[in-house]
Amino acid sequence: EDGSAGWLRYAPLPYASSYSSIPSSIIALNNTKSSPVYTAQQELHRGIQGILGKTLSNGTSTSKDGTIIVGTAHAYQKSYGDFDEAGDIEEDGYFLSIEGRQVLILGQNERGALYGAFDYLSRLAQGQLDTVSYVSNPHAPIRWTNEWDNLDGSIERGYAGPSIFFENGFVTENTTRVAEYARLLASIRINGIIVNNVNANATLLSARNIDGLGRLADAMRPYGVQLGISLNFASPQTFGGLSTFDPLDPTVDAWWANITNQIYARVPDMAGYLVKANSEGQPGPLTFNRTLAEGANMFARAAKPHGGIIMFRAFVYDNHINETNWKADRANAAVEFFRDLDGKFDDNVVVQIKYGPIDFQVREPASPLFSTLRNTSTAIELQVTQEYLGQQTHLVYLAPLWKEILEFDLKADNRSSKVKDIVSGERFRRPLGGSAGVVNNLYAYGLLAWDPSLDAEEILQDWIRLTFGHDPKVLETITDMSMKSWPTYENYTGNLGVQTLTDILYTHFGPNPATLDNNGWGQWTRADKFSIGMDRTVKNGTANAGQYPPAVANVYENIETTPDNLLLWFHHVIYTHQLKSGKTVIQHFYDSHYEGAATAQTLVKQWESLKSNIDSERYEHVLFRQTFQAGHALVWRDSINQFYHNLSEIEDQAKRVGNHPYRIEAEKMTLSGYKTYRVDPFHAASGATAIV
Ligand code: BDP
Repeated sequence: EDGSAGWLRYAPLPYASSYSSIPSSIIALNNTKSSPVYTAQQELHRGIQGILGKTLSNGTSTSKDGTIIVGTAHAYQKSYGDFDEAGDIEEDGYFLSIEGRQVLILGQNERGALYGAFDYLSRLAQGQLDTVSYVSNPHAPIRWTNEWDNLDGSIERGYAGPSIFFENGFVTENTTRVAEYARLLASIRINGIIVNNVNANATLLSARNIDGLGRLADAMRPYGVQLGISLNFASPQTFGGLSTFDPLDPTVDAWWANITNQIYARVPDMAGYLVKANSEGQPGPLTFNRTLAEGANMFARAAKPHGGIIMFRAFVYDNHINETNWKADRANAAVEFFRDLDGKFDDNVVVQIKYGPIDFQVREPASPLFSTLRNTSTAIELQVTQEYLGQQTHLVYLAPLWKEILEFDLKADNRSSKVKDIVSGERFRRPLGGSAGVVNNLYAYGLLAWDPSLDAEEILQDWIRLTFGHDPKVLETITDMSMKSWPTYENYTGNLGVQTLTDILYTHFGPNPATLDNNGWGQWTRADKFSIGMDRTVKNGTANAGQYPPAVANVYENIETTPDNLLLWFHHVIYTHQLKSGKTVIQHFYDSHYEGAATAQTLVKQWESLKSNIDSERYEHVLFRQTFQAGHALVWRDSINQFYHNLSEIEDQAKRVGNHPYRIEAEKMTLSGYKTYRVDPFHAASGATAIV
């Protein structure tokens, strides 16, 4: 068990032999290799063999010993006649019916049939064989991942090894792992994948790489996963040799149309393009005084004849903003850039919005841009890879964070306007919408993209049973660890909406609050000796609160009604400001850092209690990370507490700061082959000392 099978292990079900009502054959309504229905049939064989130890035959007609029929609803109707639910199945959706030994898995399209097969296998693997009959439809049409893979094989903000798509400047030759990955994606109903970094390299458009993209698409097509790519806005000039990349220049337009035709000739079902423009040094239309919409529409025109979609990112901001201007606020940027462009994007453009106004922090309010764009299709961008949240060395189960954003009601025009219903297209009646996840850790992301009303704990428990088996102790323990993991991480990193407090200059890992202010990146805390927090009120601050519809704006404008967990996001207060809990801000900082770090220690104990219940390879792998997290949580606790203690000179009422309970300083140990050195800034290591 090296974990590579993820949740698709198809481990033998306890007491499998006692199940009598298992079908004996499978009829696939399309036997063309590389069709998702064929894949579904293969998957059903593999899954039932693994889970129940039973080999099924390929049937052509139904048998009284039980048959699974898998295919599109349309193909089924042609051979077997109508069925009641046929009209209820929407694009990518499916009908699943289990009645004794007779099973129907019918998709609106082939991809839907494959999703239904995975759903059926997930039920079997969890021992659910009861009679059911239901239609499952997606909440939104776009359910994509964004890979941030570079052509040299590295991955921006990737923490799990090198790229499976690229190496040495080119698309990889061997696509075995690409197909394995597509299988995982299909099992959670992801239908599109952007394979390269948003900070895109134009040489992806070379003839050799276009052919390589075809290879990737061929490997993923049997799983119904459509390929898309990120583009570099300046490509016509830097790669194509033109003198300009002005989106309104006809030669530039023609260049994009031509290259798009070449790509579609090799990948006829390509999903579309993703574009990061005029942000963090990337080129874009603003360079030529053209609007972002004019830039996006240039790609839209090129892709339109092929049915392609343009995901245009709202992550546009100036990373040289000047902190001395008190009204400057990076959180305002997206609305400021996009507000006047609403309705000016072509119909096949979707504006892709990060969930909060800044950048994947441990706690942010929902982006106000979701309620600003009413005549533009939008999608939510989530970060599954834990860039600011521990980088795969800290346990942080993210579904509760995503749920909080998706369920947030922006109350546009005083009507219910949940983020999930805006990005599905429903609230503002848009034809497109959905979600994009910058990935790593997938299962809950895919299921919430399909159905955001699912409960975070139930998704987690399905994942645990599929990944670690049916032992109730394993289920209970991992559920408990995961459900408290986000609040725990928030406790020992940045509280009260002040942001994660990681190093901001590049790594985004480890405590370094001193780097957050006095720089152009705009992720400011505005902490000084007396006070902390960004004043984002309309009355005295940067007016960010005013970007929300009035019913929400009033809540954030007023310090009394702002929830404690976003207090420092919207308000600048003295350290002794009293929270609704009765504590002062600074005492809350101290206490929650102790509480969070203490909980991180117990996670190790909880995991150790599962030693005899989990295979040793995965047990040791996770234990290593939990142990690291426990240690790093203490570093976080002491660094942050010392930093604010030093800045505010306000005593911890419990007199703990600097005492480091249960911490053994490395420099106090017997060092063999290590030397101590002074750390700058001092608070990044306790006692300002580290070893090397
Ligand atoms: C930031 C990441 C950076 C990405 C950027 C983006 O640190 O690596 O390029 O987001 O989303 O959070 O474009």
